[in-house]
Amino acid sequence: MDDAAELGAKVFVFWGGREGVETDAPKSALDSIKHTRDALNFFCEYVIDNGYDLKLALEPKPNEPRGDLYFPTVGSMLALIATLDHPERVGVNPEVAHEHMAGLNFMHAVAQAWDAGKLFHIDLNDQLFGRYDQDFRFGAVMIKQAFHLVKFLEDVGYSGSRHFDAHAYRTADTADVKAFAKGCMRTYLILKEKAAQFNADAEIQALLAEIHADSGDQADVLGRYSREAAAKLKAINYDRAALAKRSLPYERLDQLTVELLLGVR
Ligand SMILES: [Mn+2]
Repeated sequence: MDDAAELGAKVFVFWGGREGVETDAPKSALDSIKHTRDALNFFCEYVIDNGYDLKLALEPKPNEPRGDLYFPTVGSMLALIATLDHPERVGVNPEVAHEHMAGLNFMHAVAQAWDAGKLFHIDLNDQLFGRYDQDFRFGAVMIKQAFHLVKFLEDVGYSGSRHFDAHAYRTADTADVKAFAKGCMRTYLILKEKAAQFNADAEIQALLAEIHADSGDQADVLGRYSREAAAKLKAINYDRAALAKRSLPYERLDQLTVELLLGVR
């Protein structure tokens, strides 16, 4: 932390999960949670006491590789942060591969972190579900997920670091490692262009407008609770057949997304 502050870093990625827990026999889970909280509170006080302009970004991961890690997902880490003494100093560093190891939708996790004001940093790479840490080149295996992630980051105007935490294939020589690093950046930028294309595509936007069409007839029961709103909600007679007739062309929209990614639009 001293070095990070001296070098002018604003975000300290806290990778605290090396090795993980291989057996639950020796220790209390509640103690382990408490020790982690105490340590993070200690570090935050150290940063404040030294006047450092430094925030912590916690990086969750489910297992490493055979041991279990506490706070295994972005959602779990966000819940921990809310219990700290200085939650404003602490956010998350979500990593594609880590959420994919748990079979989760990474973009949803990133969106929740963003919504909470906690997306301090991000680790981009790629990973199939159900495997240990693969750390592939960004966009190497799950293009559609990578596209929706990039689209989210660009649409909301994420201005933090786009950090690639990935590893080239074991066969790579120096030139191939450079191609790997370039590939991570190229794929991000290509998907950024695809996101702009998605947002400008008239047919795609027309389908979205159709999907989001809202007569406004239930506006007074949406939003905050009131006794009146609850009474109105209970009094609505939903016509199942009429609701089912409404067109929801998700298949057409998704196919257009795939065609856009395949370069035929
Ligand atoms: Mn990482």
